[in-house]
This record gives sequence, structure tokens and C-alpha cells, in this order.
Amino acid sequence: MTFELPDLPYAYDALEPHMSKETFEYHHDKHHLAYIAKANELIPGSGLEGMSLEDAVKAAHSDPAKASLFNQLGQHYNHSLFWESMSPNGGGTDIPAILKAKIDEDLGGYDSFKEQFIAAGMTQFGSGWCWLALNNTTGKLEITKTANGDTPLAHGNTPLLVCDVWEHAYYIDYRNARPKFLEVFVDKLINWENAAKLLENA
Ligand code: MN3
Repeated sequence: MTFELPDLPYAYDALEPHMSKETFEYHHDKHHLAYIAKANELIPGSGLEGMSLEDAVKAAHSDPAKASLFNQLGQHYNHSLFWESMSPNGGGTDIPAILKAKIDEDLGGYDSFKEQFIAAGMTQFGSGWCWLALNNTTGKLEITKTANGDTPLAHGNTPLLVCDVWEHAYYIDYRNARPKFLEVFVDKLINWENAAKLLENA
């Protein structure tokens, strides 16, 4: 299988003023595309030919010799979910009941979720990601962070939503203000419906 760049699930300017058309033109059209091109280059002869993206991410992670391919595949998976983790008029406390109940029970409610999620994004030193994921061992939601192309999927857990905290995700719109970007992501951008759908399917 050759991996392809997914279309954005909204127009390039749909998240303005929180995330600009210019950011998407670089982040989606150039950064994300480059990870896919590199993954497609490394797959022939790797033994991962024909796998779904999810299976390929897991298989590459389990083989230390495929570290470079894992980073490219992880970036493809993570970016694809990042686009789906946002929506126009998203964010805030209007959360589908199934997910809200789980956030209340496992994370102590929305305010605590927000505080922990922003802290995870802030304390991810250097390039990486912060996540809301379902821990498939404990059955509980958890907030985590990963570096580079790493993803909870590779560790047996189910990602529900993700924020990209690589500088290229926010530098055009927020310059060096990662905390402001994370706050806007939580308050204005999170696609709670998508996260709830992933929880239901888990
Ligand atoms: Mn990125």
C-alpha cells in the first residue's frame, strides 16, 4: 500500500483566527506530505508492504531496525489524527455524554483535564505531542506526551485526541507562545465528537 495525504476535514481557513490558512499550507501540505513520502520510500523491502497504517506503525515500533520508518509512519498517523482532533467551533465544555462521564470519572472533570493536558504539552521538551488516550490495560483515560514520531498506538493504547507541539504547529500563529496555543486548542479547537466516536469504537 502506498500511503496518501488525507484531505483536511475542513477548509484551510475554517479554524481562523485560531489556526491560519498559512499554517495549514505549510503544516499539512508540506510537513505532513514529506513524512508520507519518506515512509513510502522506506516501505519497499521492509516487510510492512500492504499493511494498514495502524498495523504498520505497530510493526515498525516492534523492530528497532525500523526506527527511521517508525518515526515517518508515526508522524503520518499522528498528523492524520491531529487534523481530525480539531473542528471549527470546537473546544470547551460541550462534550458528548459518553466522553464527559469518562473524563469526570478518570480525570477529575474538565478543568482538571484542561490543566493536565496543557501541562503535558508544556513539559514535552522539544518536539512531540500531547494526548488524551484510552489506556487499554487499565481501561481508564489518561493524558500523556510522546516525543518525535512516537504515539500511544505503538504502546497498545487507543489515542482519542492529540495536539502537535512541534514548533511548526504554532510558530506562524503564536510565535514562541506554546502555552497560548495549547490553551486555544483546548478552549476553541478540540473536536470532542471525534474523540467520543473513537472512545465508542475502542
Ligand atoms: Mn507537525
